[in-house]
Amino acid sequence: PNASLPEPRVGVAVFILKGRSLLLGRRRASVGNATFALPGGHLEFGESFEECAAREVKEESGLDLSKNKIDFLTATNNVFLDQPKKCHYVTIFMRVVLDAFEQQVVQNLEPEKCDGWDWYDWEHLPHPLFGPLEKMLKGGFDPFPL
Ligand code: 8DG
Ligand code: MG
Ligand code: MG
Repeated sequence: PNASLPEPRVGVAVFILKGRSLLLGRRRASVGNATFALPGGHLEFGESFEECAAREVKEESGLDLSKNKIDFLTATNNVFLDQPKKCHYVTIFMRVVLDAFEQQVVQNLEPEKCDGWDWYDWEHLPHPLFGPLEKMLKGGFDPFPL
C-alpha cells in the first residue's frame, strides 16, 4: 500500500431523463476537466444513494427531485491515474425520469464546477464525455427504461 495515495471514494451520478434527452454539463474540475458529465457528487456520511442524488442535483442545478422516484441503475469502478489529481471512485449511477412536459428551470448553481447544464438528445450526445460515462455507453449501457 502506498501511503501517498488517497482512499477510494464513492461518487453518485444521476441520469436525469426527459423524453429521449438527458441532462449533462461540462465539468470544471481536476478530474475530467472540460468533459460532459452527469450531475452528482460525493456520498456523505450516513446518506442513502437516493438522498445523495437528490441533494447533489439540487445543489448543482436547482432541480427538486423530492417528489420523484430515484432508481439505482448500476455501479462502476473508476481509477483515474492519468489525471492531475490521482483518484479512485466507485461510482453509483442513479436515474430519475422526469415528465416530458416538466417545466422546472435548470440553473447553473456551481459555475466554478460546471460551464452550464443542458438537455442533450440521446442520439446526439456532446463530446468528450467524462471517462466513466464514455466507457459505460461504449459498452452498450442504455439508461432509458424499457
Ligand atoms: P461535492 O463536493 O459536491 O460532494 O462533489 P462534486 O464536486 O460535485 O463531485 P463530482 O466530481 O461532481 O462527483 C464525484 C465523483 O463521482 C467524480 O469526481 C467522479 C465520479 N463520477 C463518475 N462519473 C460521474 C459523472 O458522470 N458525474 C459526476 N458528477 N461524477 C461522476 O465516475
Ligand atoms: Mg456537488
Ligand atoms: Mg458534481
